[in-house]
Amino acid sequence: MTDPTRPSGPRPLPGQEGPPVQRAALALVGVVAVVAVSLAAVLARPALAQPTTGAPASTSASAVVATGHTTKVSVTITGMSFSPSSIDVPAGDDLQVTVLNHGDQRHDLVFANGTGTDTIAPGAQATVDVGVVGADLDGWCSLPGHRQMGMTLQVVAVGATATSHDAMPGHGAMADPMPGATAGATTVPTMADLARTAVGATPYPAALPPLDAATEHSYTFTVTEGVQDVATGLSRAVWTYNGTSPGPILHGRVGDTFHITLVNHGSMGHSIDFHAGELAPDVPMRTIDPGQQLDYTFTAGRSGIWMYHCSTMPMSQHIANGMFGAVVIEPADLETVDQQYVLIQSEQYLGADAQPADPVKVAAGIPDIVAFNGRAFQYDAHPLTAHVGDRVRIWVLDVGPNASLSFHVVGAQFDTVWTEGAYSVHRGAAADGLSSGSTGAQVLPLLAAQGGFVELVPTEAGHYAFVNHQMSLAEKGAHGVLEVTG
Ligand SMILES: [Cu+2]
Repeated sequence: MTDPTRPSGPRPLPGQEGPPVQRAALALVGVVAVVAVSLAAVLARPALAQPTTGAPASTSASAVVATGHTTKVSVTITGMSFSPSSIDVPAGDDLQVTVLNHGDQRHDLVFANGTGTDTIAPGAQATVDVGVVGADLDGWCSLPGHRQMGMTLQVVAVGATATSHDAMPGHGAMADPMPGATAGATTVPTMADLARTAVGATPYPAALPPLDAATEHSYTFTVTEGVQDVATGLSRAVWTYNGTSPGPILHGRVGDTFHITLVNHGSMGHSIDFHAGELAPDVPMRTIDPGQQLDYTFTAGRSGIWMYHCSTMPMSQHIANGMFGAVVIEPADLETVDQQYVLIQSEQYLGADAQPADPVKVAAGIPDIVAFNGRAFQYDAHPLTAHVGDRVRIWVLDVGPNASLSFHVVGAQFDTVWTEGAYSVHRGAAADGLSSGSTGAQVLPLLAAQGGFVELVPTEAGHYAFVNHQMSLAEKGAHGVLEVTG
């Protein structure tokens, strides 16, 4: 088993570790290199700046006389909460908290005075010596997004003086500088800065991997956590399947079976949910601990461009940090075309440098960056290509976690639009059977987790921008260029 803290370079491509029936997936070769993932920066405790082991600190202990007595409390984690969520401690007592993790993923408990447990595996427990309690004290789980999901714990110092700093009414999580919380980036990069960074980055390969004759496909999806450069002097944590965000694009036909081995080389619990299959989620979509793996087999019964994503709570955080991808299952008798591309829109909510997404920004739903295939403006720097007269099919998926997509190509009209199981326009004819004459569409509208494809035939050479026509989102990076030559 590879030690996740000692990365050894690019991860195996999907299919490389599977049996011979797998697709060679040569088109994925470039995928490994595209996101500048520095695997050396595995973030075991990404949101916690202070060490939490070692000598306990006191909580305004100078304000009270130590009693020499120790209060011992057990706290149980279920779901995304601590029970009890409030602990009364006589002021001056030493406090020891034993945390029993009855949840389905790793958690910890840290306090505002810098003490805390290491991460605790499901079914395990840990004890933290909080020190002498002289004032009220906030505690929380420091895993990304967990505090905002409700994993908070309040220590109440009974008998503490009312003038104590930490005991002032209203002086709690909202007013504190929130040590251990993920601070937002102080400066959101400009369009120019994002575009400049995209020039120096290797683009995610947008070409749809070719279809082959196999009906059984085997892939290994290895989860790792790393860092991606975003702009000058700013990077973000990315959590990935096989080292890139998006993860690998899979391609098959209706009736194909996919055998996925999910391996968790991250520092926290992760999972995967393939929308392309129908099955009871309980077992295959379960969260697995670091070092564990699971088998997930599904048969693609229906055509579409289907999202896959990590479904470990909070899902908004795991998706915003990069854990998503697409499975393209072609409709029967889909016409061949000259070019096929895949564009996956996602949002980024920047935390502090090299940190995961800021959970407060994620909850507010206003992204700092919106990207096609994981990096803002990358196809402005490295355009997609076609020739005059080519029929170009663009598969589009919106993985969110929140925003919608009004997909438009400047200068083009779509003579074919297929979304969520149906054509609305097919080769210039309306699919409703009522509209007569030639028609078409200007956008493919998608809510989070919806997908489809459009086709266009550029008649002149030039630079056709493709955008999210919700223009504020295009200006945050959901923008690229199709370069058409004669
Ligand atoms: Cu995850």
